Amino acid sequence: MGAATIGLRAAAQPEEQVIKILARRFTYTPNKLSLKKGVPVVLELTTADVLMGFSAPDFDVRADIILGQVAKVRLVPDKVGTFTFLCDVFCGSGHETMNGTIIVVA
Ligand SMILES: [Cu+2]
Repeated sequence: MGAATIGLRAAAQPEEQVIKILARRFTYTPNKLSLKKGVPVVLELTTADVLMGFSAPDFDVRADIILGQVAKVRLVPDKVGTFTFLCDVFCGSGHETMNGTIIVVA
């Protein structure tokens, strides 16, 4: 691979959008993500209290959100629609309802 090829590829990449999400018992802020199909996003996840999870099964991504660290999840929405993300690490009495929505538009 020559440098010219890499340069062309880099120029063709859509810019990555960074979305910061704060998790705390038992919510995510924001809890609604609006994404565009084919545009990569990096989610930067932190927790305000305990160990949390972030899982978006429709896009095959998940992460542990560890107190004091930033968990990064890269995601390229490959389909249009409304999807759910959720906490998949038991974090207390409200765990089962800890979730949010990913809306992907064309
Ligand atoms: Cu949980």
